[in-house]
Amino acid sequence: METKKTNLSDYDATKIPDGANYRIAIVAAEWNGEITRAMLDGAYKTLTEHGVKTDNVILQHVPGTFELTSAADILLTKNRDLDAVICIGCVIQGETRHFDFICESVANGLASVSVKHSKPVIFSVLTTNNIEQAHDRAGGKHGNKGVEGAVTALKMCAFADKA
Ligand code: DLZ
Repeated sequence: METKKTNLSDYDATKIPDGANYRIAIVAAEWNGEITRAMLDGAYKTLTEHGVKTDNVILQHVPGTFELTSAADILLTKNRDLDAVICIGCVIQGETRHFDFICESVANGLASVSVKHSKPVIFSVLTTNNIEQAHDRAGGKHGNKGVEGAVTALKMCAFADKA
């Protein structure tokens, strides 16, 4: 999502849809918790700054990024009034192929859940080579991908309203 040309963390606040009528869940993985906590805080702050009522932000945690897919599906199945789910995780490249399996699974999984429910399911998952790159994207020099996830969620909720 972040490129040299587009870093949504530097967004124009006047162009973000008002969130007063939306109910949005944020699910964060506990793995690499320092990173996912910073992203969750950024997402929560952004949603509430743009009008989402605090009662309408549902915060949940799952053990790891792999679990984000089932969590999003469960939340959307059991809470029909949810407008979107923001999924926050951080997968750091290790010595085994675990990284590849988790990243591929969660990217495909979240896309499938989104289409299944016709609701925005936001992929706020960092996939980095090391912890420094993750810090850079969780409130560091490359912005906060949790903030970007919240902006994307609001834009997609407004898109769904107008469709
Ligand atoms: C097992 C595992 C590994 C090796 N690395 C990460 C990671 O970098 N980030 C993350 O969020 N989760 C990791 N996990 C845990 C998996 O996501 C998952 O929780 C377990 O495989 C159990 O399903």
